Amino acid sequence: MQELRDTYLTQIAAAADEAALEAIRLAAVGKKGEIALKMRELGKMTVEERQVAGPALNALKNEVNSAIAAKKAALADAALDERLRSEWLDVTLPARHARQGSIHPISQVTEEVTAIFADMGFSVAEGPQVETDWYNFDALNIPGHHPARAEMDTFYMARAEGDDRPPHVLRTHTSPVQIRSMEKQGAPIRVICPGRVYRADYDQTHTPMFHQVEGLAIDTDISMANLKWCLEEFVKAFFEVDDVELRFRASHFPFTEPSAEVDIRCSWEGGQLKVGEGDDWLEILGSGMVHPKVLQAGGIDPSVYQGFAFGVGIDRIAMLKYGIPDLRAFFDSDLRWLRNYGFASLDAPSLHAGLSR
Ligand code: 2NL
Repeated sequence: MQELRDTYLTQIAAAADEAALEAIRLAAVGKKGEIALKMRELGKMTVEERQVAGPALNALKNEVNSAIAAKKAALADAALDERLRSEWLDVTLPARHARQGSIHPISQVTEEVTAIFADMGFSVAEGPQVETDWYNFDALNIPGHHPARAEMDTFYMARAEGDDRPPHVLRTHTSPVQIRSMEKQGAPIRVICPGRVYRADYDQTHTPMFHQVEGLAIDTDISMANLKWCLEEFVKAFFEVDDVELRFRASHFPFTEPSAEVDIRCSWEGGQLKVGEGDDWLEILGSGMVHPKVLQAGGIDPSVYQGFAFGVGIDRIAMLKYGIPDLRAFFDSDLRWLRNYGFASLDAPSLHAGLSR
């Protein structure tokens, strides 16, 4: 009996899991277990023997059962301890930052400018970035010998020997899109042409690829007064000011006559641009009345129609509006630094985030 007890208690203590415990339970105290078999033998015993063996077997059965229950609880505790150790979670760790995309500042400003002119009845047109020299130069009253061709630092497309197609260039302005619009649509016309343009130039204020918006309005009764009003509305809406003073300075472009460069009144307090107040003038665009030869090139009769045109550098007005010092920063791969300049569209990735409409 003592031997039996020792065997089972040793086995129970050594059991590795619940399955092993159950096997021991069946072998010891199950219906066909060793203790049950021994109990069946009580009937063959004398009364005296039975009075000793009976209670002893019962006690042994109880002891084995409670040892199994205790071991079971101990195994469960150990399993829980192991889970607590291995599945430990630090809920005080900072959350992982979710990265957000956003509209590029150039796209944002292009959208702002086109939306302002769309409100004044201009439609938007786009065209090829690789142009014939006719659309880029000749149609704009810039003939082959004209110094502007050289000044514009044009990228010419390579031509194979014997290829006699007309020379192609990377467009140096978006004016060719306006010539194409005149041809396609005729007059009257109000169109705005945003897009990429190219000039072989690279320093703090010039990149070989940059962005321009040109505008064109042609009708039977268009004057410089209309030009001035349109540009005033544009400057007020773009720089989000109630009033602004414009200064037209006589200038020269081959495609306009007369031509004017347009300055806006501003101040630079502590390097901070304020539009509409102060004693400084800031040049923001070039403009003029469309040259009769340019109307003719676009298939429009200059004895019936006149029009105004203007060109704005998107990158430049984006830098002015958002206080970005170096143009080249636009074309780095990582724009997160722009947050330092309070560029709102980086925080709110919506196409219309910056628009006050
Ligand atoms: C500038 C000057 C300008 C134009 C662009 C234009 C287009 C046609 C006909 C006549 Cl189709 N003119 N465009 C006119 C004046 C100035 O741009 O300094 N832009 C940044």
